[in-house]
Amino acid sequence: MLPGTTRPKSHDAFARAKTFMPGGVNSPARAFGAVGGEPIVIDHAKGAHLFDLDGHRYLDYVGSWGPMIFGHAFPPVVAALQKAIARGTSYGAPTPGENELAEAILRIVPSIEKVRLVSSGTEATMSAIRLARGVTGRDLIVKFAGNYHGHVDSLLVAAGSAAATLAVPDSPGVTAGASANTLVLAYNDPDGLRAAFQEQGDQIACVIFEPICGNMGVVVPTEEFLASLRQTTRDHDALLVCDEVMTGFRVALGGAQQRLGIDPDITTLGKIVGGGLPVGAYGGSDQIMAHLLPEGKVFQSGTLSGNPLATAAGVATLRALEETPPYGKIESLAARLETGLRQAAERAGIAHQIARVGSMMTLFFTEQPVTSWDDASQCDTARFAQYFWGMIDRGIYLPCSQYEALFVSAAHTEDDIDQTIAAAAEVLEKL
Ligand code: HOZ
Repeated sequence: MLPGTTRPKSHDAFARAKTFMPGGVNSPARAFGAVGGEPIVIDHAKGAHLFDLDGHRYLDYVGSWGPMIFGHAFPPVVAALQKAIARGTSYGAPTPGENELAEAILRIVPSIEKVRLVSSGTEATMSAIRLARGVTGRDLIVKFAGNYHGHVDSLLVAAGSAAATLAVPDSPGVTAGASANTLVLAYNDPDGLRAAFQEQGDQIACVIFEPICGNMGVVVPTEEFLASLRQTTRDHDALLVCDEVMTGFRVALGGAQQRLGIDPDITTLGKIVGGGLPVGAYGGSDQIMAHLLPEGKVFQSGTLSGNPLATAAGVATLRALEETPPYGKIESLAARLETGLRQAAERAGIAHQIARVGSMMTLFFTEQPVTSWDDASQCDTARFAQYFWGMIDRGIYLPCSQYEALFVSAAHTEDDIDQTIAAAAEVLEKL
């Protein structure tokens, strides 16, 4: 049976969607392009579960691609939104909610002394790059192959996530001019980084990187690589931009920079910082951030930036993270899942690697350790697709690409994890 044929309402809704929207989706990452078949159309979600239009229930390990660290419809977020919505949804003017969210970010992320709120991770990285160029007066930027920083023109080069999944790591429409100032280097290659700086260091404004990759699957940085990032940028007066859109508030309260001891100049945030609403943020030292208008001259603005609904959801989420930190729980659930998946794959004789940091994890279908995009791109993506649909058939909703991370939330239970391991054991046995 073709995937999707057991979901007639999803099928109909998606067929209609294709007549209204390109490919029937508003973001290609959710189009199931790499696994074949049709996306499942969601009716609602609660806790660790998604419910589709046909009434099927799925244990969700996507969590809206990261934000739902407490699970769906988290009561404190729902209550904060209910309270905020009756007061008007956007004023385009300052509000105390912005202060509360900014203050929480500064409290939790010590490298941020001042922050600017925007409406998405893409806006955050785009603006951070502009700021870095404005501060240094230089044009070149460095990014790493397989890292994904949203759909910013200058960063959509050798990009991970849906760009890699759908084989357009360099998108049509990105002009040669827009990408000419982007140097793409290999992740986890300190020598390559130093060589690039030796050649053109005086023209490089910044290095932007995922401190723990999630967008080519989970790839862990070596200590040597992280040290080289900080030292090399410092030696050449370039800025280090740590893209914590995915890892911020996820791998530790203070993000990857707290967990791995990174000291960036600019940090970009998204996903969890908005508690499931569209929020991004970027911040750094007072001195760097003072270059932004209206204090400085670097332009960046937004009608809905810091709007009261988004800040209410963000504040409720960060407050809950501080008051009842879920990190011990989600880390131990994820470790349990990792162990179970490893044993199941070994028993089934499936070539695999599992990479996990905290509650982010990827099961790679490859024999080789995955340390860079060159390694990740060797994975057996056809086998991943079979695995994905096998899991869907058993009520487990995973990211629909080998090149994404799964997320465990505080709404998951040990029973959920054991159910997931049992499903994976059955599926892997049949591959
Ligand atoms: N940043 C998300 C995870 N890689 C992708 C979500 C999307 O593009 O829709």
